[in-house]
Amino acid sequence: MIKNFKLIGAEFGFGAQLRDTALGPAAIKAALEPKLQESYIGLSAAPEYGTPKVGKESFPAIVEFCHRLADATYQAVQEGCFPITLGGDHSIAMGSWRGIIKALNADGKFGLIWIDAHMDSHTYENSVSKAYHGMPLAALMGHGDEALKGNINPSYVVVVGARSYEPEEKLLLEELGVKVFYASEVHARGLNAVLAEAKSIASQANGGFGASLDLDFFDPKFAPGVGSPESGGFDPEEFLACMEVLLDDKLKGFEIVELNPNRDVDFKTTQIASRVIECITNNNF
Ligand SMILES: [Mn+2]
Repeated sequence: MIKNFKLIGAEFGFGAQLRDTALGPAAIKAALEPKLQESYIGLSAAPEYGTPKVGKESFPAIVEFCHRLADATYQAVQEGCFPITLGGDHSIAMGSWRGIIKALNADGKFGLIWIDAHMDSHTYENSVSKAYHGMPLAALMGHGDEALKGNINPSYVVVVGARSYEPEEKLLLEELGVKVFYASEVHARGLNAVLAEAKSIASQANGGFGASLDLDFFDPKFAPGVGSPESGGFDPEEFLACMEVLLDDKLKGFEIVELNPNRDVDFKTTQIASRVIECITNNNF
């Protein structure tokens, strides 16, 4: 089936110390073919919040933004479009997925594949940095502030590529029973096999599933333009060669986050993001 796509730019960086990821969506948009650019809508932080510091001071701006983003993804799905959300720091996931899940009436029965160097599973209490982009996965599974949390069932959540995390995050994911494919396992087995298994877990949810790709999943030598680079990552060519395994009719949304264009080198990271989008939009799934 040929889909209509909507690209939703979450031009927002207040969930991180470094705010340059707010510039990511526009950079990705500029790299896309004109036809795709037409389906882009951009959302940015509400000006009345100024430039809040990381932590409690940023909370109202994040809540407001995530609610507005959730309305945008909700509307995209209601209009019959496949939403592709572009970040922005990863805190925006607390908005994007809630809107999609609400539109699909899939509360508690939605799967999520979190492709990331990090676990993003801190709670505000155990976070050292207090930066909200380290908390969205925990929040989406109910471990976060009332205004930001979701109700995703951890049995349908899969983390792929984790290689930098704190013990509290690992413990929470273990307690919740989330399947984690650590970077070492992904390197050993190959991405194709792991993504196929990740999909088989996430797609057990009968309301569909989504995929959230943090560009720091890739190694900084291929993708230097990210918010929090971590060595030991993956080759984007390997990902692009097998990501089609994720594209089936149960996939209900895709997200690409954490592009920092100011750190990018020769548009390498921006190009990866635009090629991922083209792979999705050129596929009939
Ligand atoms: Mn992340």
